[in-house]
Amino acid sequence: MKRTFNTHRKRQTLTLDGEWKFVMDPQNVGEGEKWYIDFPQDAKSITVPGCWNTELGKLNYMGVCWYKRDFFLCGDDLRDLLLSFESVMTRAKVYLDGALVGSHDGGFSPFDIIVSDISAGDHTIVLRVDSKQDEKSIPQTRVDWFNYGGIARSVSAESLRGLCVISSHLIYSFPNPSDLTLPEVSLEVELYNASSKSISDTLDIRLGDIKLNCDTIQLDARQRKIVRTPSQTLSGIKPWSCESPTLYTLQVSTSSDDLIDRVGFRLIEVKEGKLLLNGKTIELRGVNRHEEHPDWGFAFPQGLMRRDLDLIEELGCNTIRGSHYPQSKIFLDMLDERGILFWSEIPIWGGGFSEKALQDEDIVELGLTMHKEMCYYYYNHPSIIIWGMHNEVYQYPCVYEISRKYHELLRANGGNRLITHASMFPNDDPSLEFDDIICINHYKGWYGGGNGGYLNDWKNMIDEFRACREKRGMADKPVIFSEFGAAALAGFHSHFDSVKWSEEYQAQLLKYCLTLFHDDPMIQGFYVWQFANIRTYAEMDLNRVRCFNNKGIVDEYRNPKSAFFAVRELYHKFKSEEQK
Ligand code: ADA
Repeated sequence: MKRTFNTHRKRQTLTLDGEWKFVMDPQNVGEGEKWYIDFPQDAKSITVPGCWNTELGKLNYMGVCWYKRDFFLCGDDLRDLLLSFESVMTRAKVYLDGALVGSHDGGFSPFDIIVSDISAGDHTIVLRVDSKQDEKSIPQTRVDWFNYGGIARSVSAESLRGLCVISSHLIYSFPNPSDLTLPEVSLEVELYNASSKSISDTLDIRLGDIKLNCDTIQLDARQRKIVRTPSQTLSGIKPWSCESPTLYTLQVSTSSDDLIDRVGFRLIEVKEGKLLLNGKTIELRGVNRHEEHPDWGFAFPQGLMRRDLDLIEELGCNTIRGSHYPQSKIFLDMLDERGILFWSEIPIWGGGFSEKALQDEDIVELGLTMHKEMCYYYYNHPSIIIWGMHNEVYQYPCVYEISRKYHELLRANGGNRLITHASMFPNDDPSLEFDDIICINHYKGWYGGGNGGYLNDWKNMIDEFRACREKRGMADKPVIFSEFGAAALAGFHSHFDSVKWSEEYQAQLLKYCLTLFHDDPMIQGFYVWQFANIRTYAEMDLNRVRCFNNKGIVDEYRNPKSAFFAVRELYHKFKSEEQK
C-alpha cells in the first residue's frame, strides 16, 4: 500500500506501478480466448495508476480492458505472495502466471489476494478490468460523476515468509474522558502463517517507544487469524487534534515479517446537540471533494493532493467530506498529518438507485461488503470522524432496513466515529433514527425556485425542520448541512448578483447560506458543495453544462472562482469567533 511512510522493514515488497501492456476488449472475447495466457500481441502500453478514459480517443469507453505486467521476484526460496490493489475500477479478475487467483467488485476500496508457494524468478500478472456499472453495481449507472475505468491506484507484490502481519487495528477508549493522556488500548492483529507447517512465534508490538504486551502465538499451516492483545492503560499520550495532530507509529513484528502503521488518539462525541472533539465543541467548516481530475480521472497524483489540501487549508476548512467514495489511503495520511477531519462513505448515490435495486439482496450485501472493507482498510486513520451510510437515497420503505444493517455494521466495525447519512428530505426520513448527527443536502436557490428568490425559502425550511426535529425527539442530535451550493461558469460575471451561472450568484448564495447556518444554534457544521468542478455526463437531467458539474468553488484545474474568496473570508471569520 502506498503511504506517506514506510510500512515494512522486514517484508520484501515490489511496486508494480509503471508501464503495463493494455488492450481493450469491447467484444468481451478475452476470457474465451484466454488472454490471461496468450495476451494479444498488438497490446499497447498504459501507465498504472491511471484511468484509460483520460487517454486520447478513449474518453467514453465503459467496458472491459486487459492489463499485463511481467515482474521478477528476488531470493531463492518459495514464499506466499500478497498482491495488493488500492483501487481497480470497477470489477477486477486477477490472474497470476495464467491462473485465476482472485476477483473484486467495487472500485474505490482496496483489496488483497494471497497466493501460496510462489518461486523466485519471473512471473506474469494479468487483470481483466470491467468499468461498466449496471443493475447489480454500486454505484448504479446513473451517477453525477464520470465513471472512469482502470487500475486507478497503486499495485504491489509482497513476499510473505513465516508468521506474517496482515493488518493491525488499534482499539482504544478513554476510561476518564476528561484525561485523554490515559487511553486504554488493545490491538487487533490479523496474522497469517505463510508456510506449510504450524508456527509459534512472539509478536513485538511498539506504539511509538511504548512496548505493548503480547503472548506467544501459534498458527497452523496457512491459517489466517485475528488475535487481540490484552488491554493495557497507557500514560503520557498526546491526543490527536486539528491544532496538534500527534501521530504514533504502530509497529508489529514477528521473527520474519512486520507491518508499520500510524495511529492517533482522539475522542469524537455528540452532547446536547453539539459536536465535541476531545471534549471541546467544534464547528465543522468543510467542503465536499471528489478525488478526481479531468486529466487523471480517479488516479489522482500525490502532488495535486497536496496542492488541493493547501487550497482547502487556505479556505480555513477543518474538514472534508470524501464525496462519494473511499479515497486514497495516502490522501488520508495527509489529512492525519495536517489535522483535517474527514467524512468517509461508500458510493451509494441515491439518485441512481431504483426501489427495485435497493431491494436487491445482492446490492444490499455488496453495500455491506464495501462498508466492511472501508472500516477494515481505513480503521486507524484518526482524521476519519464520520462514516456515511448512503447519500440521498429516496425514502422507499426498504431503506429503513438497509440503514439499520449498515448502522449495525459500522457501529460494530468502525471504531470511535459518528454515523450518519446525507438526507434530502429529513422531515420524514425514518433513517434519521440511526444517525448520531443529522445531515441535510439542500439546494434552495439552485434547483427549483427563481433566480435569487430563495432567501426566505432557506429560513422556512430550517425552521420547519427545527420543529420536526423537536417533535421527533431528536433535539440532542447536531445538524449539519452536508451539501448546498450553486454552479458558476468560471469567468462568467454579472454586475447583477442574481444571475444564475455567474460567479457572483454562486458567491452570494454561499455567503447567505454559510452566515445563516453559522448563526443558527441548531447547526453545527456545513460542507460546501463542492470544492472543485468535476467531469460528469451531459445526459444527466441536471443541466451539466460542458459535461461538468460546475458547482466547484474552484474550477477543475483548481483556479479559484469568486466563491472561493467569499468562503475563505467567512471560514476564517467563523474560526476566529470559535477561538474567542
Ligand atoms: C446531490 C449529490 C451530489 C451532486 C449534487 C448536485 O446532492 O449528492 O453528488 O450531484 O446533488 O450538484 O446536484
